[in-house]
Amino acid sequence: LQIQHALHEALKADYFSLCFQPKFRGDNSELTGAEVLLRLRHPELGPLLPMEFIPIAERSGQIVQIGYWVVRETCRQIRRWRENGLPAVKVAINLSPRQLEQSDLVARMLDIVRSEQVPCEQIMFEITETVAMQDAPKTTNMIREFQENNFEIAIDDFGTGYSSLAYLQRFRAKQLKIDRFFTNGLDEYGREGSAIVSAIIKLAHSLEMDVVAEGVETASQLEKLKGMMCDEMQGFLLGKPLAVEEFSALLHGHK
Ligand code: G
Ligand code: G
Ligand code: MN
Ligand code: NA
Repeated sequence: LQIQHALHEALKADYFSLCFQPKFRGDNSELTGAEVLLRLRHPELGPLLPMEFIPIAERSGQIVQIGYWVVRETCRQIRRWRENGLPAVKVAINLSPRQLEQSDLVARMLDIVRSEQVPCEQIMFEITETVAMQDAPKTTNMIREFQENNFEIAIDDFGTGYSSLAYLQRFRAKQLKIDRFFTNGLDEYGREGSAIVSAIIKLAHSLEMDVVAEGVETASQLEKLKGMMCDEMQGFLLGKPLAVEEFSALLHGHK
């Protein structure tokens, strides 16, 4: 209840902020964009981890309003980068189950993005595999509606849940994000670890999806992923979640 109250205050008082974790191309290491990660610093409770407050916001339903705040704030940041002549990179925003239950979700996102004058093409939404598969027919329609409006969709944390390959094909999502458990397995589980990642990448490519490896932490993982034609990389080796000033500096270096 304490955190629920803190979340209520946070929306009014601006205790939320955004972090940006950079993503890079596999073939030439070019910066492609970032995943947006929400941060909360409460004056009394101090900094709270998403792990601590997202599940509570999800249960209370506050995640819906918080989610709209995240999209609006992301758009405002994209506009500031544009005004400063920085490259128009893609930005990926996480969605949770409660948000996906909103029947007007896509319309509301469109309203926000348009009113902030940001092209939808610059925004991607991440839906975890587990959530996507819970009601796969509904997810299929939701993804279609997003993509018809030029938003892109990524299937997040792929490989740890149960997937219907028939639905994975029907989703026609733009990206598949390999869960960091498998990236870790490239070092940890040797030949078997590599076989699984290689199979996921081939599966995604055969379904015309790009692949992002999450949680890249070692040079050996990075080299193996490059050899497997993984399209994009994300992880502590290449870049931690950055405060906005730090990510802006990174964008400056990539002009
Ligand atoms: O930020 P961290 O790196 O600790 O993220 C932990 C979890 O919180 C991740 O699973 C991520 O998807 C989720 N998360 C982070 N930011 C947001 C957000 O803005 N909205 C939603 N719904 N989930 C988020
Ligand atoms: O579930 P989702 O993929 O949205 O989660 C993003 C989370 O992953 C964030 O909490 C972020 O801090 C974390 N993360 C990003 N890169 C790495 C990494 O290389 N290693 C580990 N252990 N966590 C990472
Ligand atoms: Mn994610
Ligand atoms: Na993930």
